Amino acid sequence: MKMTFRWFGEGNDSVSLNHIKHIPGVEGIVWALHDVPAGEEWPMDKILEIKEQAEAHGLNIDVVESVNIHEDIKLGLPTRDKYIENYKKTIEKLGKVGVKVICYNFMPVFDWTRTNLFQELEDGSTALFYEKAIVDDMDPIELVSTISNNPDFTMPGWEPERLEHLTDLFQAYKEVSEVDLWNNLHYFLEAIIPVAAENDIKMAIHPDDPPWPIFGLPRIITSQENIRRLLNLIDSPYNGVTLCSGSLGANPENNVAEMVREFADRIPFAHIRNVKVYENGDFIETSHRSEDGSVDILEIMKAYHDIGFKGYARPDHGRHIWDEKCRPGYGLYDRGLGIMYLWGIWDSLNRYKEQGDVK
Ligand code: DNO
Ligand code: MN
Repeated sequence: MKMTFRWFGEGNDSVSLNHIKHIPGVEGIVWALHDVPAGEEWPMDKILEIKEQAEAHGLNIDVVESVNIHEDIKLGLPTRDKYIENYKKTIEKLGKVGVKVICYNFMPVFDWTRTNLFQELEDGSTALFYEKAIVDDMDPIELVSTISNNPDFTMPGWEPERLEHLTDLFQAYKEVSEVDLWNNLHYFLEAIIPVAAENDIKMAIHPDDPPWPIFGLPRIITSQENIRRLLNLIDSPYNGVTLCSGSLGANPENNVAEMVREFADRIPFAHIRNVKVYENGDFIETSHRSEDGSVDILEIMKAYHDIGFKGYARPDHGRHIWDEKCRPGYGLYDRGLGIMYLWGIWDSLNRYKEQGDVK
């Protein structure tokens, strides 16, 4: 397991590369050019800038999260081909600088969605919270007016240019069924997987977060069955999955440890975090400890160890603790604590399996 830590760039992240370097066992950053709009080709000078900054701190840039997908590709519009060509050029450039994994997602319009970014937990820390009724009851057009009336209403991962065209996008998606979305994903993968293979880059789709349709928009990377279907669309080691235990874990029917074992050699990248799921479908992010949430992190780490996982991992999100001011879900302290919990399990399994004390 190669441990990594997401970093949003100089001036864009309360966490410094020095801080990241202090966390035991972290070998690389998970990065992206967040100011390049989806669909545009990434400029090489900006890619090299990140490479230089990371390597000056002894950190690798092997994992990019994410090269986002232009909406026209998800919608299957004729204009998708030019954005796919740009995507291919970005893959080639990232291959040149030694990138090994590209994370992306195929969620229509929105990225991960929550209703409260600073919900208090019993221990007084705060975390990302999803109240199902709010989202289920929210009419998309109402959402548009909420957003247009409160310009600072946004959510992490929602690129500004996507929000600008919200009404048209909702309209356009009325014509796009789940079947269409699958076909559009297939079209995209058929075009880019050969380029990823030529550049020895594993594509790793991130599951939908939460793993069910929201605002009437289809979502398809939501379950073990659908991930199996995704991997079979193009049966290549370069068509992989970012197995995110927190995103998938929001649906208690998802058994992430089972997915680790089934998809073993198609998981270039693991997001390992915990969520507590309530009876009514709400969920809140918690510490990484199994007993603090609904996701059995111990079982998941045992599964990764049993398959001899050699891919990249990151602690994904953390709570906001010790009065840290940070990007929602992306504080230093709780992600650092999370990493040490994951290393504790991993190192114990290494030691005690060898001694035959653990099977
Ligand atoms: C949340 C992340 C997601 C993820 C994208 C992948 O912090 O796990 O935003 O980066 O969905 O493309
Ligand atoms: Mn994730």
